[in-house]
Amino acid sequence: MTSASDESEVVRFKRLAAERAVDSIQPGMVVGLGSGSTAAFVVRRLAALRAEGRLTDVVGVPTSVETEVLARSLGVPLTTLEEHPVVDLTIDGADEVDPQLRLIKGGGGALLREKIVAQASRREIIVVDAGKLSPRLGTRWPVPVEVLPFGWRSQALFLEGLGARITRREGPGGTPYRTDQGNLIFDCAFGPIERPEELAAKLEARAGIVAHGLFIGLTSELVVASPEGVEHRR
Ligand code: ABF
Repeated sequence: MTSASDESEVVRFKRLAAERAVDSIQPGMVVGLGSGSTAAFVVRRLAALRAEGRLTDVVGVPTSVETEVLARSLGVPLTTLEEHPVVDLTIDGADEVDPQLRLIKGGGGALLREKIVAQASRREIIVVDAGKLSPRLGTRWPVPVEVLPFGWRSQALFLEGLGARITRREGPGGTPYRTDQGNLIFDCAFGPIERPEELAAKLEARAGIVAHGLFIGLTSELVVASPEGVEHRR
């Protein structure tokens, strides 16, 4: 177990942002559980509150197998979008956030399920440390693009044609990384992206591209933690 003293500053900010967002969870809610190290603090906080007898009727919809495994190991009850097609509130992390709350997500590979759950959610709170804030998307992080294995070389050419420097994500032992759906990911470095909406539309129009990491118009709130404190922007 991690004690406060051996947490790095960044990890502490992730934890503080996650814990502030958990304050927004009400009894009885269906809650989308994001993926990544920041969102994992949400699951841990929920488990700690349950141990105190609070929020015991909250159920979670995990956005990845990894989050599902963590939640189960901590005894956080889970449900599915089949049982609860509308999610009250989702709390998830991000890789890059611009001033209009547009995001790059998917560094952890769970972009498709994260987007499905985000689109099924009444509210989406993004939790980050201040290092994720960016004046323009693409400055800090490539855009992950999930593609079907069928025809992947054609998708690689298409993505390069859009101006990206692409890297096929590697998994263990140098094998191609596979998403929870068994697909491939290309990390696409576009550099600072002037019009994310236009890029998103081009990616969405391409058969074989299953998901991309541009999240636009899906975030209602941001909780950001920095040395100055924790701020909840609505
Ligand atoms: C998920 O985890 C992803 O969308 C994002 O790529 C990543 C953020 O990771 P971390 O919270 O570990 O920095 O939210």
